[in-house]
Amino acid sequence: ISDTLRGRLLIPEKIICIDGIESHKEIFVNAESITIVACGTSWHASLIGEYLLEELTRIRVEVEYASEFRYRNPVIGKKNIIIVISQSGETADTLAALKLAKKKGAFVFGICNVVGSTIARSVDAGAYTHAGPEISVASTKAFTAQITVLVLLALIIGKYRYAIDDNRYKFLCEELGAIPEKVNYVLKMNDTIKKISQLYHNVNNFIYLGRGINFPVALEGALKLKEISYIHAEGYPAAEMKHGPIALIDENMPVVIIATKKGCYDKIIGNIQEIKARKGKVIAIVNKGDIQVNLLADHVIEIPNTDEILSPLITVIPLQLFAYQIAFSRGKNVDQPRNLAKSVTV
Ligand code: F1P
Repeated sequence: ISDTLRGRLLIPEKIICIDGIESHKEIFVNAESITIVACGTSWHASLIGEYLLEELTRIRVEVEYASEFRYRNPVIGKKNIIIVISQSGETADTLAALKLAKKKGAFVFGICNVVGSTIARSVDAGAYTHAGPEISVASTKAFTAQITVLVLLALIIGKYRYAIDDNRYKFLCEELGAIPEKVNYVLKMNDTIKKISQLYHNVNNFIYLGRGINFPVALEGALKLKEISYIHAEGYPAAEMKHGPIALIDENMPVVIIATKKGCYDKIIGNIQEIKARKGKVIAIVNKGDIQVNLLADHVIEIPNTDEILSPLITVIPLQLFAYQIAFSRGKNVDQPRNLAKSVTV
């Protein structure tokens, strides 16, 4: 695997520090709600943040597109925390949402990659992800870095609020420490993923499915494919398939499904059976040693196991590699996709 590819996908090498948490402890302890606001890939990381923060802190969390939030009159004030997430730290919609939140008196926490960026300078506290410098427009390692910050944030606030017991806290910290090694393992699956991608690079449509905390990962997998290979792809919560998308499934529709052991595994098996009954092709992300999905799916990509709440850090890697390999075999420029800018400042 080339260093460039490794550089694009690895979680960041620098240590992530979360500034301003201790000095704003009371705000986090007493918060009535958290609203996470972002665009694009950062919005998908925000959805993962919703699962993480609600689970570990028991604070109500909602997620909004910055491009909508900025034009609304949201009900927020001093007791609400707004988290803004932006890789570039310059996205105009996210900056406008931040300004609106501040005007309404909310406490704003930022998660940015670019040190000294406008958003980073405008927030009350925040964390840098240090996932750069970026050479490619499509966000990949910034995504895993954003999730890492959200995990740390959820663990710290959860502890402040006594919402997480000591054993679970310790266990998750240890699991988090093991993630880089597991990411490296998945990166070594590159050849397997390349072979699968070569069978599908002429396809025009894809569906991505996931459940629970891996539903936003399905959205992100679909977005990566759209952004760099220009193939139409839609992500759905797997349980929503029966409410509409199932009509699309036939022998020409490949479905990428996150089918790791935790998180409604039996229901996922049911979803795969429904797809196979309609002759759809299934590419499944499974845990090492999986038997049931292996018997049903057309292709499996085996990844290491971890706690469900940390699993997006691992499940997204094969989807990023898959999009990369498909785009590459279609002869697309994976670093500079057409019509996309690194910072959307208008
Ligand atoms: C948001 C974003 C990226 C996307 C592209 C356009 O940017 O939608 O997710 O990959 O670069 O902008 P940011 O606010 O996270 O910098």
